[in-house]
Amino acid sequence: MERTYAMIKPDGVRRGLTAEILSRFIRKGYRIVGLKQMIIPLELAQNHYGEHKERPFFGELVTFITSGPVVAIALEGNGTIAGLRQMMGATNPANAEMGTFRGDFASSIGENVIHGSANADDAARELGLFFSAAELLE
Ligand code: D4T
Repeated sequence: MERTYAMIKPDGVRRGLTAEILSRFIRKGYRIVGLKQMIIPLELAQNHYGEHKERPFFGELVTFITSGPVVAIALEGNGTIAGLRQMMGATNPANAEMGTFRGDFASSIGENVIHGSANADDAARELGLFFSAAELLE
């Protein structure tokens, strides 16, 4: 069993994709062990995207991710870290396979519907940033 962090970005929430995305996780057999809708405080957004702080798109990234509610999701199941990345598709929706969230629902690299932890270290770090222990199911 493995846990990972997924987040429906503000464009995904605005466009009414929350139920569709949660439904795909459930149909895939993943267990939702944490779930909340929130507006990300600026400091948390800067921390979450800390690895990108020297990149030219950092400011836009933070502005976008704090521009409206996101849905923070803790997923549990077999191979959820790699499985979530597969379900998301490539970062640039132009390269994302149909059948993935980004392939089906996104058309811009800046607004690409969903975030998912890249690896086990990021999953642990991001779950800790967005959820307290009390907010996660056993
Ligand atoms: P996230 O982190 O949102 O799950 O996306 P990825 O893991 O697939 O991609 P990433 O970390 O390389 O990029 C983080 C975030 O920055 C946006 N972005 C990225 C952007 O606006 N312009 C760019 O050139 C790149 C590379 C999209 C996702």
